[in-house]
Amino acid sequence: MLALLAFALALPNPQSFAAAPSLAVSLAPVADGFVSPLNLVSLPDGSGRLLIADQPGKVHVLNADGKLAQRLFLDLSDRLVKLNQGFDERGLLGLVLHPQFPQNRKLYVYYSAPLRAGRPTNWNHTSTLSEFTATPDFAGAIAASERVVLEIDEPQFNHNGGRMAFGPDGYLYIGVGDGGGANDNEFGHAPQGNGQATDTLLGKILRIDVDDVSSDAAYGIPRDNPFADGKQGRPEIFAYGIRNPWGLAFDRGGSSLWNRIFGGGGGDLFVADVGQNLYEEINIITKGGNYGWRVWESHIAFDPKKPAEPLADAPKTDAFGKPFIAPIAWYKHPARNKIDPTQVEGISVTGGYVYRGKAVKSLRGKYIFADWSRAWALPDGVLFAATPTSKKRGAKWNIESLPATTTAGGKIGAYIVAMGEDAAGELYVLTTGRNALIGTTGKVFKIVPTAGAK
Ligand SMILES: [Ca+2]
Repeated sequence: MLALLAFALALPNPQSFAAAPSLAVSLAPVADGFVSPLNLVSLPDGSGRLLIADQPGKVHVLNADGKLAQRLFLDLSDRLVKLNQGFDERGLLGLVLHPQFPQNRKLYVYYSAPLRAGRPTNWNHTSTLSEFTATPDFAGAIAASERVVLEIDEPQFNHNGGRMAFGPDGYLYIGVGDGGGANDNEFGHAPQGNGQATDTLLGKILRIDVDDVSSDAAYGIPRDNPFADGKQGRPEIFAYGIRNPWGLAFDRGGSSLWNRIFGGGGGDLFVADVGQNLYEEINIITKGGNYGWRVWESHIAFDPKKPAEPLADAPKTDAFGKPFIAPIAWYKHPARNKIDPTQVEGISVTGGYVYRGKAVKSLRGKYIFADWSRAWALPDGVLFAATPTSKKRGAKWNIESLPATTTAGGKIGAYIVAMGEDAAGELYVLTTGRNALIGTTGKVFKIVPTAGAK
């Protein structure tokens, strides 16, 4: 064992051995003409096709030849709540394929439906997680095949979450926002905030078994969920203390010799949580973990009555006596009217993926993500790369800028609304030119090496 270790340590680490590689990347245009593309997934049917889902409800097919198919894969437009022409956080928010999709043809969408009957009339809409089945030739999803799996009523229009991923355990993980408004402190929010209230699904990471239809329920509860017996919280909850999770992905793990010897970190669940007034955060989510909101914003004490003035001291433990878990990485909002492009700053995190692809060697093992825009009214999204400071679980990750431009002015020049990952682990940047659900400025770019670099 010692000999093996010495051998391994003598190996050059491909991430640091290259001569001071720049982290700069290029963005290759892949598709355009969307409103606000939020999801990109590979169709694992051997066709090389990608699904690109637009926020207003249309799921497009990008063929292997780089052209968008005429026929939509799925159109949920008429099942959505009426969306704003201006800024809106509702719509078709999540799309994932079942791990056995080639065999069972099942996919799952998370969208904002009109408010269910019998709910308080001042509430806003009902988040709906539904299963669809694709046609046997995988040409599209069968519109009539919808099976509603889970519905969550939303008091306000914002903070909906809806990002999803199947875990290595085969269960479906779902990020759910705190219900919206601001400070987790408006109508429809628990006295202690929805993030801390374990009797609501709002403000949580959920884990369910979509394959378990043995009971009357539309899904099963994994036996080791923290509140599986329902006595101290909703059984669907996997983790709590979440505000507005916009980005939820498992590290697929590396296959290099380095990773095989040292474990590689595969399987960790990364959730980006959009902050309130001061900080944006990245978390590695563990079962039963309390990620702080709204007692904490990121790593500091939060006061819902004075959200811009952090309290000097925060409780260290929650109502169950469990310690709050700080993010692995955070970055701050810019000082008012003082955006510093040399700083890692932003106002709304767009979660991404641990890069395990082949095309850009300098990014391997880093968590690649974005900020929506450094300014609300101007399209000024930025890309970041985070690197673990050690292999220890819970170790902090350092964030640095990941220079990439789509404009002659040297900026992205768009709002980065989402990131995507294809079957090969290559990453995509999904943008829109407007902070409104109008127009056709939505674009998809692939992250590729800069000319002359790797
Ligand atoms: Ca947190």
